[in-house]
Amino acid sequence: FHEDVKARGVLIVVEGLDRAGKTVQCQLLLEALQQRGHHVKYIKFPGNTTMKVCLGWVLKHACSDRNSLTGKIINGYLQGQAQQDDHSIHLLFSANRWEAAQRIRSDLSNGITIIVDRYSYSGAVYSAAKENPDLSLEWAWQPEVGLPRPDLLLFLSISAEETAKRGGYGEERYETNAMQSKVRHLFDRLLSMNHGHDIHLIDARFPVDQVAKDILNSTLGHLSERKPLETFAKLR
Ligand code: NYM
Repeated sequence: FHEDVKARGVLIVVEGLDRAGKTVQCQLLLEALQQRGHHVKYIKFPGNTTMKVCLGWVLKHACSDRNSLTGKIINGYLQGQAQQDDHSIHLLFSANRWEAAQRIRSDLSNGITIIVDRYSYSGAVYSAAKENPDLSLEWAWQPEVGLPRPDLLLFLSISAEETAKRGGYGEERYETNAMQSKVRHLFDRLLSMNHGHDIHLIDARFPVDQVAKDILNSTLGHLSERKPLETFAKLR
């Protein structure tokens, strides 16, 4: 009697600017996959930050460690309550992912699909957007090398001008038009450099339901992934 080799879960990352609709779309995708009988989890990075949308839902589903030490420091920084050197806070954001890496690996190998709301891509571009001469995109990517690489990256594509029209920027330090347009530009640069990734650009200007449909269509083809989990490499 041979037991079938258990298929691993799929690592799905949703990325995009602030106000692009990531958290709502993660919620809709999670529900759609669960309805199809998949075992799915949602996590968000950074963990332990103040949620602006879907608060109740995120609190119920987020399984990143909300009491992690890095999460608390990051939260204070984002809310402007504490200053941090650009490099130092960058490495804390990365550490926040490394804290979760082992858990991600073990969940995937137990057949659980994971939907990740922001990941290393946000990590690199938000820090590089500060235009600190000693903090290039390449420098910012380096601490991500070795983290689990997603099987599928869904990038919610929308311009900074359009997200600004949606309103609702909060008190967070990165939520300014100038910052968001630099971030958008850097996302484009980073995605074009990451060869070998399965990247789906999703037009996030459409109504929520349409975007959700596009995301689900992009995802369904990936749910029988059986190749080994890969890790991030250096930028080329
Ligand atoms: N952010 C997020 C970073 O600067 N570096 C990172 O590694 C990650 C994951 O945190 N404006 C920024 C982007 C967001 C902010 O995220 C808070 P959210 O998804 O708005 O809670």
